[in-house]
Amino acid sequence: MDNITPDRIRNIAIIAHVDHGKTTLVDHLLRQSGLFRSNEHVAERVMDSMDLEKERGITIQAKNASFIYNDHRINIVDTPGHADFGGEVERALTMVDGAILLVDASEGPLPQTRFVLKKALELELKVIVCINKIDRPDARITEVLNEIFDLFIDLDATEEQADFPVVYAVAREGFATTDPEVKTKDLSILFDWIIEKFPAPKFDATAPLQMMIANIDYNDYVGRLGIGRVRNGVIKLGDDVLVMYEGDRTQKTRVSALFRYEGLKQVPAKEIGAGDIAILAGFEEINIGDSVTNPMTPKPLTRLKVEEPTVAITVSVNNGPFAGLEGKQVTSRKILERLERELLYNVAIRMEPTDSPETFKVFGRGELQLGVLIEVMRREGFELVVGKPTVVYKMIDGVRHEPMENVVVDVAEAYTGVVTEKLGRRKGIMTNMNNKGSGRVRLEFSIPARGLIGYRSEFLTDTRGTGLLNTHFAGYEPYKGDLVHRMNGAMIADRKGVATAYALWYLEERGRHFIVPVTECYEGMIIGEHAKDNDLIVNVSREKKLTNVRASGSDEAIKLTPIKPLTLEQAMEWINDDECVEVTPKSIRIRVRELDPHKRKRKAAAD
Ligand SMILES: Nc1nc2c(ncn2[C@@H]2O[C@H](COP(=O)(O)OP(=O)(O)OP(=O)(O)O)[C@@H](O)[C@H]2O)c(=O)[nH]1
Ligand SMILES: [Mg+2]
Repeated sequence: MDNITPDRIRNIAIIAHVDHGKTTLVDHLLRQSGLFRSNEHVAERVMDSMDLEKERGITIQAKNASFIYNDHRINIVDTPGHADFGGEVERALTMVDGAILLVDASEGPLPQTRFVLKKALELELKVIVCINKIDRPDARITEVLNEIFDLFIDLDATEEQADFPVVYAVAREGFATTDPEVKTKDLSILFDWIIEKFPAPKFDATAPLQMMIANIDYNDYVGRLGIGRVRNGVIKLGDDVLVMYEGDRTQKTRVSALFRYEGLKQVPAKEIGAGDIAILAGFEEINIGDSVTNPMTPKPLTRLKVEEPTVAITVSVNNGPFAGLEGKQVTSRKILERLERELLYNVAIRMEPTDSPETFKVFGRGELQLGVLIEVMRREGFELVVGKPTVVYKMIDGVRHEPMENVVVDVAEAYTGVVTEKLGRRKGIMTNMNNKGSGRVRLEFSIPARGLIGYRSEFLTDTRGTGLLNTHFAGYEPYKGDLVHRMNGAMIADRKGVATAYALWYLEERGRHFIVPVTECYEGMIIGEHAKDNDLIVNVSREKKLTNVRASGSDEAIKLTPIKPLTLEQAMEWINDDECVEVTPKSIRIRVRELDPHKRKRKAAAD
């Protein structure tokens, strides 16, 4: 359908806190629009197409799709809800005129609801509120609606913005209704409202071409692709255009291929007019935020600016004794190239060189975002050594400031004590407490971002997996003083060798293990957490002396406490400054930075 006039285009985004049902809703919108053939097999939550998205059940990247409804073209962007991927939401919102704000009928607005709504209101987008999951037995629909209204007011919404339309839904069953008491058979009302309540794109019909690149992609046949909304003018296949980069650099080029979205696919187009989303090729260089303009009267659009990263890790070449055994991409040049490519696609990531040519400092919004990047690289065959996540300090008027987080915790009453105590130790200050009367309590804290590093897994253990913990960046404040990161020392292997069940069994009472028998170890590899605060040097490859007498405690009798291997994020959170995580396609190992015990001692003495 190439002949759709701009008044019949709607550009919309779906925004919400993590897990409130965005991707599920988009799924049903696409299906009910008749996009797929009835016999076509389409994966559930089809927009979560990355492997890691499927595995973890979360959206990581914002993605576009398009469908036709009642002769209207609806360009829709599904966005991630996790705070670490907030840059994706900021990027996506530059393409749309309206947003559907989804809110879980039981959880109500949470920190990321606030963040995404704030961004939408700042851009003066029209917002439709959709209270989702009204099928939950613990739904509190009226209260949640009031909380949403309060949030709009709190965010200084205009009168018009605060007069938002509300629809209720069970995205999972694919229906929406204006009356929560009345179930309907589909999402018709939402389709109708998308067309009625959201404005058609506005543009100046006489103005020359202006388009801002909001995403980039790659196509094996035509090369690098720039994706964005045509603000003004028209873009045609074969047109000469001027790309305007950051600073004053520009580059003339020809549009060598042109596509638009149809469903989830990119299909060829001859021309794309103002208000629509275009995908074009012909660039040697193109970055998110660049403007594509008419070479005769070039006028760039305001560059996309996203919030600054607050967490950093170092990423280095694997210099351990097992380097190169499990991965294919092992050189610093390959790592640098890969990180530079990431910067192109990922607006919220930054990189800086360090004193060593083999080490790069990578900045992101949080440990999850950085962990995902490392995980993706590992699957691509990289071997890396990753350092402890640190926060990014800022000097303001000569005073060191640190990033703060607003933490919202939702736990059963019984756990408020342990949560308050643990966060208090990490310099968290309680700012709000709300007993919902249902046996669950909502607590809010203001805490240095530093204090949260490593807390998530503890929180899950402390609340037996039942607690909800959400965080939101809350600006910079003067440094709050030193914190103890980890109370325990490490158990460090003293030699190269294969871990034996016997040796591990013998070491069980000394602390928690990270490895299982038959793991290949090397000198300086950390095999567990010592129960005491000092490091313990251990021999994990020790064999039981063979004797003729079969005593009790023989090998068959050895029963080790089962362990869960550390995930990449847990390992990153566990380590101290003088430790690091070795990441390969096959293994995640923790080690000390300085493998040689003598050098390590000398260094410790010097510090
Ligand atoms: N009970 C109930 N569960 C729902 C409903 N809609 C979605 N879910 C479930 O909520 C979970 C999260 O759904 P997603 O669609 O992945 O949520 P999301 O907002 O896209 O999550 P992120 O992209 O990671 O922020 C899934 O397990 C869904 O099955 C609903 O209407 N009712
Ligand atoms: Mg999603």
